[in-house]
Amino acid sequence: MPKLDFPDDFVWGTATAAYQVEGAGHEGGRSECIWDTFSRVPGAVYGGENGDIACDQYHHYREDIALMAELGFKSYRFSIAWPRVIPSGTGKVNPEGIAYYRTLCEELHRNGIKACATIYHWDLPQILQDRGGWADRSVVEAFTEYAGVCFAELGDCVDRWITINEPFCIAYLGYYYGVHAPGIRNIDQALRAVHHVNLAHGSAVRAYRKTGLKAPIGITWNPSTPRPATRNEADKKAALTARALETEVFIYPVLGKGYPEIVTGDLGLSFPVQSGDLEIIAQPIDFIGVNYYNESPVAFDGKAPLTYSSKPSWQDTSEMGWPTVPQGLKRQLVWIQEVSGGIPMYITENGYAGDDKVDAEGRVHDRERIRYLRKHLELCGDLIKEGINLKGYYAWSFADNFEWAYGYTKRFGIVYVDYATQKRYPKDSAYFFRDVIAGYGEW
Ligand code: IFM
Repeated sequence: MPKLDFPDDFVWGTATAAYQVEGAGHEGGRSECIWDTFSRVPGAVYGGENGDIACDQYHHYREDIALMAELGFKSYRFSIAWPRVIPSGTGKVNPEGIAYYRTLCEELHRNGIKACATIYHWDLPQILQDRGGWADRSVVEAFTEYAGVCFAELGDCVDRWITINEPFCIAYLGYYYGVHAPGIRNIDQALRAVHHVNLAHGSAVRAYRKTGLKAPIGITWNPSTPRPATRNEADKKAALTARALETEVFIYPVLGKGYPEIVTGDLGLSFPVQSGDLEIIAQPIDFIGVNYYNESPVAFDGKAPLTYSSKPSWQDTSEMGWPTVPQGLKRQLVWIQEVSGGIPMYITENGYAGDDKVDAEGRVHDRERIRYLRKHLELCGDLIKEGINLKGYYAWSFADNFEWAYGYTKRFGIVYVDYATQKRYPKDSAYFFRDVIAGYGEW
């Protein structure tokens, strides 16, 4: 039985996010977002780089979409920039912003590609951060309004909606570890952000159902279901604590299970839940998006503030220093299927940062990325045969782009971008996808 053998209706896609690829930071009526501000903080982003130009997809989308079509991708996951659509966070809608995404969707459709839109991928308008951002409850109403505008203005051309990308990163990297915008290090604010992100998601889904639109709507998580470093009971408990704090606090409320007892009881942490919130969060969703890259073992650590820490891995690592652990993806999908009762899943991101170079012939021989992708795709094929309800896979990323605090130093694309000229060079991994999608992945 060939390993890379997928059902005919399996969705093959590739993904990006607005701040990472669009550029045109000061065009089309776009206002500043928290990453514009954060990248000006000395030392926050490598080399003080920002998304002002990125890979300039705002002007190169036609060429990018033509290449996606040539490679055989059937769905493009992009994100809508809130500061482009409602520059003042709430209130007046910017027609130029809407027009850009409408044209993008039309171009996708002309090329036989479905439009999968993420409503929020981290570019909060700065004006809303000035009011407290995700730590302040007012963001929920603002997000619901913004999502409502997206549904009303783009509902006829978006084929799949993702409310929010990676709530973990928004709440913890942004408000606890302080390595992402807005760069806050405060557990109380982080827990408030957790709850408001969950509530914003539920509130947007509730609003969506009232529109009568039929495209599926879901959320994308980057779950962490780490293995314990040893068989000691303390390490096993540590792994469960990590899963509860990093993953269950997002997944459980959406699935109607409330906040996990390990977090609210054992760790004694609390969320600003008001009456009716949990019902709003628990709106039925049509699918679950899973972003997976790596996994590290977790052990009990009495000195760590949250009682656990990650331990070194032995596996090969990418340029991010992330170990390649395909089995971690299996752990996640099996666990999610179990807790969700089989809601369809899509891998909405999976990919590898490599040390890519363009050779004299204009080729990029990214063998390590292909090795990584092949291992994960083989596992996906096996899992589907074992009954895991996995419906699609989006490669992260279509093109090299702004990798947040790492600036442009990390290349995740299956297409190389020469940032000086904006010339695109499909890497060997792009042709690997072309073959896998065409059903020739074994060749
Ligand atoms: O680039 C990011 C993306 O924005 C969210 N998921 C992880 C990717 C790689 O770090």
